[in-house]
Amino acid sequence: MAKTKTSAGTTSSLGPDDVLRMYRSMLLVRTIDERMWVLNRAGKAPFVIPCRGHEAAQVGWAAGLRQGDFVLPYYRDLGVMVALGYSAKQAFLSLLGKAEELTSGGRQMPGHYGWRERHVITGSSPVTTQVLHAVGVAYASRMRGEDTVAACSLGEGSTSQGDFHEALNWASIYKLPVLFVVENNGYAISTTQSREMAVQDVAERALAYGMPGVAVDGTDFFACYEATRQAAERARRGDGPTLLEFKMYRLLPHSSDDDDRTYRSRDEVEAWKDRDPILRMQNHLLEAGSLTAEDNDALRAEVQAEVDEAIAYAEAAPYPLVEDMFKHVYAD
Ligand SMILES: Cc1ncc(C[n+]2csc(CCOP(=O)(O)OP(=O)(O)O)c2C)c(N)n1
Ligand SMILES: [Mg+2]
Repeated sequence: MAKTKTSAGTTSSLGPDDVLRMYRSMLLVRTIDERMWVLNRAGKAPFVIPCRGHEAAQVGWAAGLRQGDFVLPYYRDLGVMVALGYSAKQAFLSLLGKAEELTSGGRQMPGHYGWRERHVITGSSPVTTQVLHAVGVAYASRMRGEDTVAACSLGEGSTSQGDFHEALNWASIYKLPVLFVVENNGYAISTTQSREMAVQDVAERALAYGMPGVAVDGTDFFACYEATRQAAERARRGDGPTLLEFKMYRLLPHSSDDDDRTYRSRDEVEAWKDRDPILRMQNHLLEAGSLTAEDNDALRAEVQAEVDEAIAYAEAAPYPLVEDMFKHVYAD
């Protein structure tokens, strides 16, 4: 297979077509995210959790897994879902709470992802619960003799919950095939990392549990992909879990109900736009000659059209029926 150069100048194990496919996924995530925010501000979507700034890490870590692996994402992980094949149509059906929506038939809040066919385990609203679930899923895979990995994700603030520490401890004792993926954007809503923990890198916390902790530039797609792929290989070999920390910045407020002007300066937000993961990937591909400016414009137009169509479809789609309110909740 042809090899491609990464932005760090090393060789990626991904071929050129794969890289372009990943870039397209990142563009799709960004475009969905932008339009969701507009729908919220227009009064059409009640609640949005943006992922702008997290795209390289999310698409990168999901792509570093194998089909059949279990995925336990958190609410900000639209990019993970899109990398697994979740469509723009599904994203807007979920946002607008429509019946055809895949994760819960339109009854769950947006961002509570679940997808049986792709082994995405439904999460709940209390942060960090999915981390313990991932350990249980990995333990079950081990008992069944399968070689699947369970990858869960969470924000850095959530690593200060007790569940995180219990999960890492247990997974490491039993050398379970788990990836703990931390998307470190420096904030837990308005709380800065220095008030969440007394360490610089979340990855340092791995030492206490006897597993590797890897801190990665979360705005660099290739770095995120390779780190995940290597950790997944290690887990599949039976060498146990890894703590991956992807450092990036949330370019938008925590949610559509948050006003980030109350706790961070506009200069800080602007400064991080220089490391916008989409622009980094785009510029790398243009400079490496893997993408021409014309092809890039065409790709962006294609993605916009896909999102326009998805929104029109989701807006016209029916809401769930009142009679279906308890479906999949209680036994019939
Ligand atoms: C157990 C629990 N405590 C508090 C909350 C409220 N809450 C929702 S998201 C969030 C911030 C989490 O920050 P972080 O883990 O860094 O993830 P980020 O949102 O920054 O991606 C908080 C406090 C919750 N959902 N569950
Ligand atoms: Mg955070």
